[in-house]
Amino acid sequence: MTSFSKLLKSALLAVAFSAFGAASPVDHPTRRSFTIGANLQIEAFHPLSTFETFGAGIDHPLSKRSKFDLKSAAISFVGSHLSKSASSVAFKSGFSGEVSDHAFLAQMHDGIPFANAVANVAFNKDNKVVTFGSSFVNPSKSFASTTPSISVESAISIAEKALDGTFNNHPPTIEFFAKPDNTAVLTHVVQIQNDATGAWFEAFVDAHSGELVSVTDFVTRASYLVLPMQEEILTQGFQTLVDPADLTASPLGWHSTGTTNTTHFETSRGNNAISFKGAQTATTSESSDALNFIFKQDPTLAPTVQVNLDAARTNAFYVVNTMHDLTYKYGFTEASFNFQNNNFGKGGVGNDQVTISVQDSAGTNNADFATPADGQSGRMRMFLWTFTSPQRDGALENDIVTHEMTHGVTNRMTGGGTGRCLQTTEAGGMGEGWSDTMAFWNEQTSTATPDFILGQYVENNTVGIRTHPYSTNPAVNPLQYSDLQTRTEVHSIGEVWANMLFNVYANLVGIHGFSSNARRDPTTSEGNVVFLHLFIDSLAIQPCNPTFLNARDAWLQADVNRFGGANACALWDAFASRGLGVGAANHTNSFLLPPGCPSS
Ligand SMILES: *[C@@H]1O[C@H](CO)[C@@H](O)[C@H](O)[C@H]1NC(C)=O
Ligand SMILES: *[C@@H]1O[C@H](CO)[C@@H](O)[C@H](O)[C@H]1NC(C)=O
Ligand SMILES: *[C@@H]1O[C@H](CO)[C@@H](O)[C@H](O)[C@H]1NC(C)=O
Ligand SMILES: [Ca+2]
Ligand SMILES: [Zn+2]
Repeated sequence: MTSFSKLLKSALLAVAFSAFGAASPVDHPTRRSFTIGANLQIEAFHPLSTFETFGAGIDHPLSKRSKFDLKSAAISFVGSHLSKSASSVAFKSGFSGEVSDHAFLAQMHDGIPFANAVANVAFNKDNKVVTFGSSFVNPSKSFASTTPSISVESAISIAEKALDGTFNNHPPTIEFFAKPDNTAVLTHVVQIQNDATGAWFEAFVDAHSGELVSVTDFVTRASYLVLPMQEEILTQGFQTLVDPADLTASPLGWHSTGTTNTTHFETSRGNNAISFKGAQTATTSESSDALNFIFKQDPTLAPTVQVNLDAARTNAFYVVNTMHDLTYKYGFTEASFNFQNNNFGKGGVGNDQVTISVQDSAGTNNADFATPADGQSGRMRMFLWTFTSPQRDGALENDIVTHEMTHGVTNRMTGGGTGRCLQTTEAGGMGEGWSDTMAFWNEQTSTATPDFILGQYVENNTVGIRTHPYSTNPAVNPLQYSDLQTRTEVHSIGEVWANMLFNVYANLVGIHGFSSNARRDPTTSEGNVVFLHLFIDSLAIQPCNPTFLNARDAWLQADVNRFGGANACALWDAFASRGLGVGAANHTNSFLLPPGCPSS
């Protein structure tokens, strides 16, 4: 059984490598290579972001104004900090969070924004700048004419042909694109999808030469990486929960998008999510009146029989809504680019509930999540798994659904809702790590923080599918920052990051204890509550396409913003223990703690 499963895993690993392998570990922070079809190789490029954190904060040019205005404060700060004129900086999006306000900006030239030269500024509630990230560029040659010489129609057909898909009618834009040779080209930006393969790209086509310059890949694939429940026993997931919706996060419950509870859908459809098979009309209807969804999965029967299908649609709907409510309470709201159809006038762009396609016919032994920009639905696809007889259903594996949903959270909150800011190999790798992290956070039940072995329901493999369990013991999990020198695939990079965060988690819970009510109440001071605040807070302050160093610094600054830096040494201790200490750089370890932090 073990060797059989290992064999399959390495086959899947190979697939993942060909689709996502980086050119070289040195390029992790700025690139990702894509092989599309038989012979198209595209290297997506993202200028390296700078990232500065300012502790208690620094002034900006408009600090003396009595009234704080996020947009003008951010534009004036970026302009002065980078010596750019106000006309080369545009405000793209922003939101006011519980402990900091966030602005996301783009470099401009002749009134046209750059796609990949962006900046983000965060202000604390004292009107001070606390973080600044920037990938602004100084292109070496003169800019191309801002009048395209090829039409958008031609750009669409070039992109359709190259990417083997179809234009999805999302309105195209014109944006500059900074290239690795330090030039900037004008591009038509068009979205291309392929329903059969699940591909969903944003293509950047040079509006003068017609060259396909780069792509954004909105899809994160689970491939061989599946995150099963620790317990493995499905029946534990089938408690009957009464009214699990959190009415702070989902004011009309989970089944309504209207203005009152009485306009609810009596199906697996609502404001945050819709789960269906095949067509969006094929939802699960309540099993009895008053929104009861009681479908007892029968593991001896095929997943496709009616009761099992209904159990799958119900479970996926439940997990995605639970994740919506949980992350909402910790800061992933309408204004910070979450997934809801009706935003109740609270900011952000609506009409983007998560669509959950269960038992999707496009594949097997996989799952994926596509995160386009705020205002377009997140797309989750769950496949059947063929390792067992009867087959098993990924929608019944809570950790798979949680892992996939977390891709939506991290891709939306990093970089201001564009879906463009976890695209490099290193940033995409941390994306996988955050998704694992949310899975282990959800599974904790006490202060004990045992090693976390990702078991396996869908593959029926108890060994787990990661190379190591997550652990505070370096003999159990030896992964360090320097492993990025040899790890070139996003999921394997994610393991390094998730294990660092596992150690952060263990430190915080060791110091502050554990709250069993953390899902409902984010206001208490236990370690798991503190951890999830820092997790969510750090996403919005880190730069577009962050490196490990940027992300570590964002956690430290998030702790300053919310807790006055009370946990600095606990964070440093965990990061440094895995090589991400004070002097770490360029994938070279440092185990150094800053002065004032005792070594443990
Ligand atoms: C919606 O229904 C829930 C019970 O499911 C109730 O607690 C809540 O007050 C209702 N909200 C409104 C706006 O009617
Ligand atoms: C799962 O694995 C166990 C142990 O190898 C085996 O006994 C069981 O039959 C398997 N279940 C399925 C559904 O394949
Ligand atoms: C970073 O490390 C790689 C080897 O891992 C080396 O080739 C490269 O020159 C280093 N870059 C810097 C700036 O030190
Ligand atoms: Ca939204
Ligand atoms: Zn993933």
